[in-house]
Amino acid sequence: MGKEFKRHLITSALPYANGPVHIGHLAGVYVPADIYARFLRLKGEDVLFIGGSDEHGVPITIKAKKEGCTPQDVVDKYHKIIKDSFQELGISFDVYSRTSSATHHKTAAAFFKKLYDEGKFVEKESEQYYDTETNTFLADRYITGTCPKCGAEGAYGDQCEKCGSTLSPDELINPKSVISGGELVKKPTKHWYLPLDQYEGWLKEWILEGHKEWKTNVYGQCKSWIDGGLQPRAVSRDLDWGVPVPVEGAEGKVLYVWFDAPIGYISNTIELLPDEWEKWWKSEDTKMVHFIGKDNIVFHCIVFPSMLKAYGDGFILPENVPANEFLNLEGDKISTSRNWAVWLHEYLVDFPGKQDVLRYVLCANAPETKDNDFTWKDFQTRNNSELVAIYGNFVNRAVVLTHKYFEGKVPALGTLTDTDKEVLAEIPQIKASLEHNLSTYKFREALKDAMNLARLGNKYLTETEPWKLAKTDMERVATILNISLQLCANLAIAFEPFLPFSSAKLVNMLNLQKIGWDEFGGSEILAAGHQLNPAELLFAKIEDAEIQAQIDKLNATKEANEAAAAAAAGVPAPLPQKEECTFDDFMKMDIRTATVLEAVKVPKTDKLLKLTIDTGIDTRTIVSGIAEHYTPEEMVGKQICILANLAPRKIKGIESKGMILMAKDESGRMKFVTPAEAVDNGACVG
Ligand code: B3M
Ligand code: ZN
Repeated sequence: MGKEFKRHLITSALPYANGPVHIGHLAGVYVPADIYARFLRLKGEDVLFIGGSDEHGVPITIKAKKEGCTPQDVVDKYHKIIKDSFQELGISFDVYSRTSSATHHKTAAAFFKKLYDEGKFVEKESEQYYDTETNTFLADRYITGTCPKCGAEGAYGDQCEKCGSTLSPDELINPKSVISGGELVKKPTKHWYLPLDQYEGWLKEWILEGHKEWKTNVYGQCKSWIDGGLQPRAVSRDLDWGVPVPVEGAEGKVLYVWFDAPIGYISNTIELLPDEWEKWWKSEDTKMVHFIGKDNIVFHCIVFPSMLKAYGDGFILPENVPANEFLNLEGDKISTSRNWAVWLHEYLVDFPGKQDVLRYVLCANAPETKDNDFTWKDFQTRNNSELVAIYGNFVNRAVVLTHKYFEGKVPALGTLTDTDKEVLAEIPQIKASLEHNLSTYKFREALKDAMNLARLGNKYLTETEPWKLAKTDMERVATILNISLQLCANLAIAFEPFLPFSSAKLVNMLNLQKIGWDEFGGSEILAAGHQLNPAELLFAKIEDAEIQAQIDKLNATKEANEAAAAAAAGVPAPLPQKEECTFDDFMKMDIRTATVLEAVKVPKTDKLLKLTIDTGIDTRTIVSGIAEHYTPEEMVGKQICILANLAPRKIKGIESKGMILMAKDESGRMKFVTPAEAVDNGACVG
């Protein structure tokens, strides 16, 4: 039997407030965390679910520079967007604060100062790149140069985005400042380091021995970090945005964002419970679980626990860190910079009232053990074939039939058949599986359990067909609907952690005052004679057009990215497609193969050649503006395609009958459109 805990402290990664949240964040972190928090609350547990915005770090200062505003402006904008969209999605934080708050600055500075005063840091002076124009030391991201690995320009001091290599500023060739573009000099600067190497033995014991039950992707990453040998990690930076280092002579230095951010979990708790936060953070009977994405594992399993260990004072450590892998979108990595994402705040506008559909699909496809993919077709299919056709359809039939035959009152149970008994016996079994899966962070499996309960009900109604018995055996109809309504009440509880909005709707339809985990599994939640409220649909079909609009939106993004990449590479973007033409329009054009017999330059022009063409129909003259691309000699004997029935035109006094088909390549050079193999002149092209 596991350790008994009196309360549950649930944290979820603090999203950077330099942009909105997207479905990758939700599937990776916030939907699983919310399912877990709601489940524990349903069970009557004492739960604190902590969220907040992570408002420091270089990406925010870069965004501010790009937008010509201050970092505070950036975080004020996105903190609100993120907080509001989480709320609308039903992510039930008990507190959602932010690391630019005064409470956080005070808490993080005090945390640092205690470790500093107790000599837990290693102080080191090192040579760092300094921008003499802005008089600032530069964080890695602010240094750019030629990648030593692939030679690409515009590599950053921490990474080359072209070849993906992790770099250090010293490796860059010809490093320059991203901010001023100016040359850089090296200057000495002092920073403080958390000596993680000193915690290696303890981490081996605490994680590798003590938490073998952690998810393999998490345990495995911790093991490779520890086995690889831990190095001291800088906990301060030369930046003007962040929590100032509270030490004499540290002007211009702030806490490294990954040092202060996890302390944000503590400061957010202090904001909510100024008088009793320590009960949550310093009692052994608090169970703490961190919900994060895989890129945050080292910070939540190695760095933050070492900080808490160094601080001492009874701080507890996480019991589990069930990190998820990454969610991709339509087969491609989600990317903020390429706008390749489904943004939560945009989804909420495009699909009003469909929060549960997104929660359902993101849980069903959650990247719990490996990266997974979100597609709009799958989103539509799961809504229409699972939520509407099974869960919604079952509930609707049970409630509508009860109104139809029993004036909306729960009918009395009659004699039970074997089928009835089997169905009723199945409910507690499903509950047991659901509870085990939720308790062990297997939310995809847990959602399947809840869906199995809906399938059980749907199958029961479909097989017993009470609507056919209404004329002959109302007692049987009563029993079937009573059992179906008990299933509905169980479904309202089972789905509450996953689909809170439709559960609330169902609870209202069933006219239930409240629901709790203890009632779940029972077959007498609704007493005979209990009055139901009117039926309402839990889910609505999603039409192809709605999905196509989302796919079009992504395709437009893809085209914009390709055009931007082409422009960046100096390649002109392809001309946009012309106005649509009909098949009949196309059939008017008579495109033929032809061969050039003679070619001469048109006098007093640079671009024109006068060509004598054998069209297979006749021999004619076509004047073409290709003299800058081809010499007359190159033209003779060439098989080409022409638009034969173009109305004749006089060009420089020469009658030209037809048009040569050419393609302009990325460098602007004109290329002939010719059949892959020689064909007779006059062959029709269509
Ligand atoms: N701000 C989010 C991320 O890495 C980071 C999490 C902090 S949790 C303390 O995407
Ligand atoms: Zn590179």
